Amino acid sequence: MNRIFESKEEFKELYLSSVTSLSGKPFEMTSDFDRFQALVKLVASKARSVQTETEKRVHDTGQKRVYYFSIEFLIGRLLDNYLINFGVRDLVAEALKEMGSNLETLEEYEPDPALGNGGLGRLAACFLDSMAHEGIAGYGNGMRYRYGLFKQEIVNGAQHETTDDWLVHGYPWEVRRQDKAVRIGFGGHVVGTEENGRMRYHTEGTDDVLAVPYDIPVVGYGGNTVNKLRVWSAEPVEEEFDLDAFNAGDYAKAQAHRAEAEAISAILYPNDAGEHGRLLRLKQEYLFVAAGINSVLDTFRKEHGSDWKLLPQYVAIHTNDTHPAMCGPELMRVLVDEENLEWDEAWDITTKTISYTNHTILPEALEKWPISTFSKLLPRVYQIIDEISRRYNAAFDRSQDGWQDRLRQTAILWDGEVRMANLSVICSHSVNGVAKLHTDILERETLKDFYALTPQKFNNKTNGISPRRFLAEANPSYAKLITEAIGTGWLDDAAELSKLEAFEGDPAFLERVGASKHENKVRLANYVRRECGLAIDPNSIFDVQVKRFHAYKRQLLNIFKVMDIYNRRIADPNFRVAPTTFIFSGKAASSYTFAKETIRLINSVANVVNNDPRVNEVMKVCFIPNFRVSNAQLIYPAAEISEQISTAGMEASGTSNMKLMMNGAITLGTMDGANIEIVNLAGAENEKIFGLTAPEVDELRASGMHFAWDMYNADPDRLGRVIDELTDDTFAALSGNFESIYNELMNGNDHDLVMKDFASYVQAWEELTQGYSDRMDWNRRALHNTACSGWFSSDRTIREYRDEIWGA
Ligand code: H2P
Repeated sequence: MNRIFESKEEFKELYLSSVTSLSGKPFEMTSDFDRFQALVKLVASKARSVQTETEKRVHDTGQKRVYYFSIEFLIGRLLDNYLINFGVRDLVAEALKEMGSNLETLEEYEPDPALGNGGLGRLAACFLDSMAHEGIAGYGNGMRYRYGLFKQEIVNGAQHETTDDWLVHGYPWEVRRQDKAVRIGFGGHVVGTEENGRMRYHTEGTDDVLAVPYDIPVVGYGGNTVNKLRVWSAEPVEEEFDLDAFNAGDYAKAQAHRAEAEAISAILYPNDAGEHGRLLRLKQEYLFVAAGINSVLDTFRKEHGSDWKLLPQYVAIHTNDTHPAMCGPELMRVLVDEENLEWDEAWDITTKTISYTNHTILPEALEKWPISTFSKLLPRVYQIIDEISRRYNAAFDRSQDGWQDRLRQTAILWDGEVRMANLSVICSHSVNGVAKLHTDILERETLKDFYALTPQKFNNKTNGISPRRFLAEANPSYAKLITEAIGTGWLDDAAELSKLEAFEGDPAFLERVGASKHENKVRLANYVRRECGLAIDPNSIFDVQVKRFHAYKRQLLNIFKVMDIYNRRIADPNFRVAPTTFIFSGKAASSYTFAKETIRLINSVANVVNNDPRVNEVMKVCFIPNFRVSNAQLIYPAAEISEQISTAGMEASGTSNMKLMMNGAITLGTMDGANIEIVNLAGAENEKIFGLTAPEVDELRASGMHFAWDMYNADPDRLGRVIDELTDDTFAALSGNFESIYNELMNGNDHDLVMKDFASYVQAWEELTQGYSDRMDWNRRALHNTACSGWFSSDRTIREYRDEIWGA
């Protein structure tokens, strides 16, 4: 362990000087905010010294550099994490206490940057953590959004979005690197000139903006490697402040030029319902790709000059989903237009350097752009894509039956659109899915034509999570217990968690597992009281579903279960229910009506259930607003049931399933995504599986059978009742009833099979919760889940990427 402070005394001395020199006040007169800032500055400067050593090591040994391009990085708060990774958390906490401060209080001042949306962005952050832990020279490349995704408030039960001004107090971890800014051109027209018998192209008349990088240190556990995350901010190239307009009182016009440029990095996922939003999104994608490629090549040039054929040996560029799909054409553009390489050579280099991860099979998430928009905004990049496409089509093997269909399926340009997923596959030497089932589905269905052409490109990399972030940091009481039992080795190698199996028969230990869970439930209950003004009982079962809202994730199925249990309890006060708190959290995309209506339904049910004394002994419903990494870290450790109930075949992997498992929750889920791997590792008897399987879902959908009304009619007392309650006034008091959900189900024929899985789901829940009264056995299953969760460490995932994709 490379500790940044040898002793409390050393820390105190450095810290005191950091606080006073930053605030200009004697320590006693400084505020908690001053103290927080100074602490981060101190840790960040220590991190940067290690970064310098890392950089030297990478340079001297000629280590391959891996660049992870992602439009999202959901990094969460860093301070506590970095103190743990540098092995000084306890030392710092004690020293601060002796100085009359409190680490946890200071940590509350750190913003939680919402530079991401869900699993995809958090995965990218866990990967940075693991790359640094594994000693890989791995760098994140993304966007620095001025505002986070959005702040979610619940008003009359409904989601209300407000601006998340996360930078308002500044961000002490970042360093602005104006000297590394890159000029990015949009629009204009392509000009070709002949040079030594060969055409060379450049673009004239572009509208330029400046991409300015901000670097954030990434500290690996053990303290030996510090990498960096580089995020780009869009700004005007030159200040064109319109003084005349200003003096005439038109302040908006005076600043219009700046505002236009800054809009590109203002928010993540601008509402793409309209043309403006779509254009902005495309600009974002090009900006972080082009600026990123520029800085990758800059570093390469410094180390290896213009020996471009060495690029794949020293550099790997990984594209996280389709948002960075322009990496291929942009790299081609630089190599061909600027570095004057022949097309074939450039293409060979490009495809050996780039790799691609697919994260979803949802057709709406596989990006497509109208050629008209694309070619106007990025004329030269478009030409290159057109040329890649022309050569792909020309070289296509036409000797096999059905080649026309295969070519149509794999084409980059089709029907007036640029298909980014196909572009990503064609530009990459490796294509992976994120769980076994997902990769199978990619090979068999979504990308089956590519798989038939180039099976060697395809591979699976089941997702993972950081055990430092989601166990050590999020769950200190459990982490302490684990360390007492098996030592600290699990922080380095989470496979060591399997040593906990030896304690599964130890009643005293299981008692302590339960006590730690209880402590975490009390901690969450306190948070819920503060944030929602709701009292929840830490002695009830904490049943948790936390994730982005989406129809296929089926939060609707979960709340149907709650409605059903409520109805049955009201009808029959002797109906036995294990006392449970149903906890939900997550955001819905601002233009996604169905998801927002589901949130409103959950809150409307909560409003009724929580105020009904007839059921309050046994149930409460709790929607925790504004789900983000920081409150997720309070929720996972308190969970006892992990709801992973997506329609089978739809959830690529899921990662909250892994976080909850590691924290000792039992999975109540479908055979989907990584749930399947959870069951394989921990045994079906330690989880609770229900519902249709992926092949059954396929079959049912393919049959085109209409079943919604039959199901409704067949079960009037329970399912039928729940459906009726969408449109009567049972849950309508807060802000009306739920016609649109009703229509979606009954007239849309239950696309996500909520009604189909309802009965088996509620039954599974009842069976599972009946087991809660045997607390010893429950705790044993919880511990068993933790013991089997080590394989889901993102360290394991990253080692697989390193060995099988990046060759780093
Ligand atoms: C997505 C997938 C998840 C997957 C995650 C990371 C896009 O995340 O849907 O199944 O685990 O990527 O690979 P999410 O739905 O959480 O936004």
